[in-house]
Amino acid sequence: MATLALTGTSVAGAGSASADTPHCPSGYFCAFEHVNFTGTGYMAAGSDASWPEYINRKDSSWANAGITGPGIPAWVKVYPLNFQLGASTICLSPGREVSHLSYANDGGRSHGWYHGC
Ligand SMILES: [Ca+2]
Repeated sequence: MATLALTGTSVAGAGSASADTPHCPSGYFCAFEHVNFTGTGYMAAGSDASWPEYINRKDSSWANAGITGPGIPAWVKVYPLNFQLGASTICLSPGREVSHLSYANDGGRSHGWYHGC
């Protein structure tokens, strides 16, 4: 009996591409409480104007597994204030992971998806 194996990869539109990063599933931005993608993890497919308490100003490593394609905002910027305000602490291109960054450490409160850094 033939069965179709579903890998969990979402079906995206023509011309788009998505890829898991080692620490984040396809289509998501992920942030972690500690460096090297450890501690409590946070993940979001969309933007978030106010991070939950468990990651708010606790982010110490980041991964962007956003979907790329024409017209799709695939870059993630993290901000030190709610509602994507202030100068972004870190900007991740699609597919990029950052295991630590002293400037951005424990500095995020919100993030959004954009067409570039
Ligand atoms: Ca931290």
